[in-house]
Amino acid sequence: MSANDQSFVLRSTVTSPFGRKVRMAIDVLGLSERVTLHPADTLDGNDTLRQQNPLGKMPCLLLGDGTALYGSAVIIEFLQELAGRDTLVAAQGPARYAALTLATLADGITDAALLMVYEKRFRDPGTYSERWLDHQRGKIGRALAAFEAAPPDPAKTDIVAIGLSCALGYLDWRRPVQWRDNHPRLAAWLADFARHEPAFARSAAPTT
Ligand SMILES: N[C@@H](CCC(=O)N[C@@H](CS)C(=O)NCC(=O)O)C(=O)O
Repeated sequence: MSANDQSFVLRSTVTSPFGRKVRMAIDVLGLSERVTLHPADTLDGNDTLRQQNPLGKMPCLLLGDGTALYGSAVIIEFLQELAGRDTLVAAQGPARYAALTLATLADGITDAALLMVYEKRFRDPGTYSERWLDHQRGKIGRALAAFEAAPPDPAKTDIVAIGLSCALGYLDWRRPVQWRDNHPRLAAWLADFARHEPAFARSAAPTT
């Protein structure tokens, strides 16, 4: 069976910000009919996620032959090739590497935000490391400042916009830092992007 006939399983919760990146890409690329979401529990040692991805991280895309792909950027590249497009990441050239670098910057916001959330999830109250939390806050602050200085084009849905919107959506949801008041251009970018790209709202976690 060629990849063009295959259907896929995505291991992710609907609240995972990296999973949201992939769910948005699936929607944008018109692949929703071909991908089934199977929730994963990263804390459950018996969840097959740890066999599929030894890191025990989601999202993880399972191909028909059992092959597992992980890393949201890797999965998105696979999906856009499957869809026969290069709208999310240029196939080659300087634009490709510029976009992948900015996408890494956006993902770094999400990584740091997750580490702040995990600090409080895995440690007992009173034992949180303020030094560690500050270290992560610094990363988020510097990355947000870089995007505030040069927000992307809100009318363009690519791997940068997907990663950045999911990072900001996660900051809004978990609130490890307050970002809106001191990043007005970025807040405006998110509002404009959400108007331009309905997959952002469609990929939001249910509120109930
Ligand atoms: N670089 C990975 C990061 C994935 C990641 O950190 N996923 C989180 C959930 S949003 C996770 O699985 N955390 C569980 C853990 O770290 O054990 C990607 O882009 O997919």
